[in-house]
Amino acid sequence: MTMTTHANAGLRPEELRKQFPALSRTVNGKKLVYLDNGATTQKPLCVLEAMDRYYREYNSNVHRGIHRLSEEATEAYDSAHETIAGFIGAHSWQEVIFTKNTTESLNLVARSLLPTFKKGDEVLLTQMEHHSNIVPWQQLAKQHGLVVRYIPVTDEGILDLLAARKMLSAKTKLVSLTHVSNVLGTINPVREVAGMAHDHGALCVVDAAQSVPHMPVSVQELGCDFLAFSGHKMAGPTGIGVLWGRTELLERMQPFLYGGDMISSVSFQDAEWNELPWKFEAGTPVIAEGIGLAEAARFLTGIGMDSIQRHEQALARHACEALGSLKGVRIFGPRERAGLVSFWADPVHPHDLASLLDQDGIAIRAGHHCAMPLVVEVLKQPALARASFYLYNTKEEIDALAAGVKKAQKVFG
Ligand code: C6P
Repeated sequence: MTMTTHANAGLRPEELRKQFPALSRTVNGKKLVYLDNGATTQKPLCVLEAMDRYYREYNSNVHRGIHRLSEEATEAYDSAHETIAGFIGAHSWQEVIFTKNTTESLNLVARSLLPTFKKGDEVLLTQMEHHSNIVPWQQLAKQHGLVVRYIPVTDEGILDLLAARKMLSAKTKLVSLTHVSNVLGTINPVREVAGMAHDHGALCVVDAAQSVPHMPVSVQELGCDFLAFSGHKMAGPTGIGVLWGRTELLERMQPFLYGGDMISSVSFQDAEWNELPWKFEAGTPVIAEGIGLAEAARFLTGIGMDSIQRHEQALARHACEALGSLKGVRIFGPRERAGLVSFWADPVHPHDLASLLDQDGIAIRAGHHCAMPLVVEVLKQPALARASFYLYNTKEEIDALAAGVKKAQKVFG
């Protein structure tokens, strides 16, 4: 199988944009300014082409057919696991499980670890979690008598680690936290939290949906036990997510879904499980999506995750200055942040703001960002506007956003 490689060309957003066809379109007669990358990112040509090539040239099921096309598809799909393992610094490709998205990866961990929990055990989350890292644990807690507790967020928008230390005890079985908040942009000290969890004999799960696409991430350096993220937020396709887990834990866990490919043998009475990672990939897997995701990882690696992070953080600083200089704009989250900015622009409701900006071709997100407990109960806001950046965004686009916000304030003022 031939793989496309990408030379490290540094980060030149104007050049990179040419590789993303969607960015050249217009919206309402205006040049598209796409600032909703936290929700999903645009896809480069190399990813579109890799998936297209699979469907056109070697479309076939994997791990089944003893024929050329199936062998080619199997090789491409299996080696996609290897590429992703390298991308996140995993020891082995067998620790990389392809799921549907971050949400499914977190549900997989919660469901498959359940038999190791007993009534009264505690799961420690944080107040800045996305619903996908709250609801699965809440439901297990309700059904099986577990207790869910939340590490508080300070006024500055960072985790209160002193409080976290006090909340950890022998009862804590698991700590699950987001690496980067999709609302505040906070970069959490995962290594420290994982260390605290391990000191109490608890496991540490990381929701990396907003970190893996935007910064160098190594599971070894983070010292966590599980890590979840989505392909569509990192220039890859929708329909694929990743769960990384430590081999010894994955081997002890129950499968999440049952059926074909995840077994090594089946009788009318019972079944035995396949080796990792197939034990957790039941049925025909996400073949084209896996191939597309591996291509996205190579594309990002070619640009350099360090450069991507630096670029996005510079954009976030610029956005904080540009928006912060407008009267009536309140920005949420810490000074030191990842590449996203949530804000409220008086007197415009975020939904009205998003609609007005859309008229000028500017795409942002408005609402509770699937983090209702944080937005409504902690920040005490009905909704927030959010601009989130990626490697192809420019300072000029942020200036256009600030001008659009000012215009909207005038319309409603
Ligand atoms: N946040 C946003 O606009 P899925 O939908 O499974 O690919 O990703 C879920 C998810 C989990 N954790 C975090 C921190 C996230 O930001 C997201 C997705 C999007 O903020 C859509 S709600």
